[in-house]
Amino acid sequence: MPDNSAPKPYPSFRSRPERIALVLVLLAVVGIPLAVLGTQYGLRPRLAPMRTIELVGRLPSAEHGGWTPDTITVFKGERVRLLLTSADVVHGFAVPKLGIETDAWVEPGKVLEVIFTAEQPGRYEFLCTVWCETGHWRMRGVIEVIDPDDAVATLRDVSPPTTNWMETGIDIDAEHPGENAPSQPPDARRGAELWARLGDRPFPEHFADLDPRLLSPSHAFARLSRPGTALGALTGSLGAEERWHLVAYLWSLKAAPDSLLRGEYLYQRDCTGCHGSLGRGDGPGAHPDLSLDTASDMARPATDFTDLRAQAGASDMLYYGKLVRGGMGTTMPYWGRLYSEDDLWAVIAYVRSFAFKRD
Ligand SMILES: [Cu+2]
Repeated sequence: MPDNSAPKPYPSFRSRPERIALVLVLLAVVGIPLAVLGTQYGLRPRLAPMRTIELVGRLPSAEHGGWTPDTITVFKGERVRLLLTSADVVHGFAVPKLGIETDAWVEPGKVLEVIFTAEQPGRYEFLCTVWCETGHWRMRGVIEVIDPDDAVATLRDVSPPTTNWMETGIDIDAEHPGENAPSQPPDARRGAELWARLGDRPFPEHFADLDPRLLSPSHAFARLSRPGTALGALTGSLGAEERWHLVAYLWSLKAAPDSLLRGEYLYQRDCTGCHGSLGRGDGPGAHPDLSLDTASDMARPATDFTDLRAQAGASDMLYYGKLVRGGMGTTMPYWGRLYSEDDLWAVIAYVRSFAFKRD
């Protein structure tokens, strides 16, 4: 017979109450510290208070069209959740200077959630990023980020453009046809090959006495063709078409590849509605809607960027002024409160590609 009375070497928990007690103790020893750590490092941010604001987009021509509300006021450092809906068609949403550039649509019957925290007080403009009808550009609004300790900062436009184009005295509302213009789109790559063959110092050095932003392609062409100058002597054997390739090459040197990509993104998002995806001035909103646009007696159709004479006459600074301020007497809206300094130059560099071919 086995001896059941012998003492066991270790205690054992065989009864049900004993096992339950053991599980509870383990839960307490392991579970509580885990819960504390989880709250501290993982869960707490999600549990932080967050203000929810509903934003409704409507076609600009509709009653109460545009964004409702069109002014949103939040505190610096406050977590905000925007719930965006559309009352009619597909809209888009971006707050560029807050870094909110979602490519998601604001679709009827759906809710688009955008969460942000603004750390810098000031005024941030937002806009619709999907062309919805003529007057689409009216779909703008402002997020005011308040710092209770700094009322002045609250009123400030965040990171405004820094180039003072007005100081240059350019009349951005006047037509600027180039005195010289190519007969067909010049090619930057062919210009680069030509310059390499001429074997001179770097091309831009010949224009070092001028602010490149104030130089128009027509002006650059005139310099290339001037007899009695070093540059004129160098290019004197070239035909007009070849000299235009050189001008296109000069412009291609101004734009970094990543800037061109950014410019393309912004142009395709914000400019195609009127200027067309190929820059021909043939977007659906190219012609001002007389019933909507009050300045219609002066209103001009959208600029055609493939117009070689118009492009040849325009300096980059002219485009800069137009972008920052918008076109007087046209439906061209301002972008100075939406685009950063870099964004403005990026769009300008991209716009050149409609007239000047590059790789
Ligand atoms: Cu829109």
